[in-house]
Amino acid sequence: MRAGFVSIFGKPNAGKSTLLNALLGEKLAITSPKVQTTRHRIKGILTSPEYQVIFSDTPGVIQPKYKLQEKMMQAVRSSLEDADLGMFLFAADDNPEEADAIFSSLSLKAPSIVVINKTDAVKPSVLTSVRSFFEGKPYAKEIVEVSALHQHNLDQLLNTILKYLPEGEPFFEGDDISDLPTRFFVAEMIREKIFQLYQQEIPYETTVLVGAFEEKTTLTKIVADIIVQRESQKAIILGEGGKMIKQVGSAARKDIEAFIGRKVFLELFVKVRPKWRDNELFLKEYGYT
Ligand SMILES: Nc1nc2c(ncn2[C@@H]2O[C@H](COP(=O)(O)OP(=O)(O)OP(=O)(O)O)[C@@H](O)[C@H]2O)c(=O)[nH]1
Ligand SMILES: [Mg+2]
Repeated sequence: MRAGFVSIFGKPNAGKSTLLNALLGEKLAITSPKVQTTRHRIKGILTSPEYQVIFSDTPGVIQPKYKLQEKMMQAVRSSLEDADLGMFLFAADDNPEEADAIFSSLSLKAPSIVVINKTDAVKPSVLTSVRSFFEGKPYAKEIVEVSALHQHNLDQLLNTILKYLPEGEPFFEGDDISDLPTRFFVAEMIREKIFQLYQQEIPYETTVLVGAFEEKTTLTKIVADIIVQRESQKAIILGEGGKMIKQVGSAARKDIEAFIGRKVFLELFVKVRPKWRDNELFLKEYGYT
């Protein structure tokens, strides 16, 4: 039996969360075309009779400008510390020099491999030059090319990962898929809709806090607060006559129903908390520890 921790690192938008979901065959981590979608370390557990891999999705590596971003980079550091293997994810259509600077700066102690993602998005000649750029880099024990979106070459990636896993007993029960509570995933599914439906600073100045979570006989009743920084943002979240928040609610409800396998009644409120992203107490209350 092999068991160990494998962390996914990379720039924002490299496809880390898409890859986590593809490897698990389940949508655990939210994704969006916008950068800095992920704010937490999200563990996803893949168990078979021969192995248990505890994957960690992490926020994209950035220079933090406010406290929330500092917390995000703490999530990256915690994933660096206990990794048995690092997966340095690079989007094939991105700038390899910039990624190289980030991968080198992480000073991961465990071995690591470079995973070139989004192979579907570039010409073969680009792939060849990207691969030769990373060949021989000290952090590139191996180089694997995948498309997380099209679930291409994931078997080869998994086989490569397994070579680096230590022998040992599983850390989690066989049917556990994550160590995070359902509430966390519910809040994330609502946050994903905000990333998908609103533009500019709105997704970045917003978070979601799940309050009441009651399992009734025929459905689950969930109440959640959408937290924004300014009064004007509250109006944008609501939209004319509440049109926008209705869209958020109905899209999120569908995802939550699929996730928990029950009918859901979802009630959303919008609250203004000035500068919550720089306030330790608010950050703690909203789960950024
Ligand atoms: N064409 C293509 N797009 C992809 C692939 N993998 C991910 N994407 C897209 O890239 C965008 C970013 O994906 P995410 O998985 O959210 O990226 P991330 O690295 O988790 O981003 P952060 O959480 O912001 O750090 C989304 O629009 C994905 O659909 C891929 O293999 N090919
Ligand atoms: Mg992500």
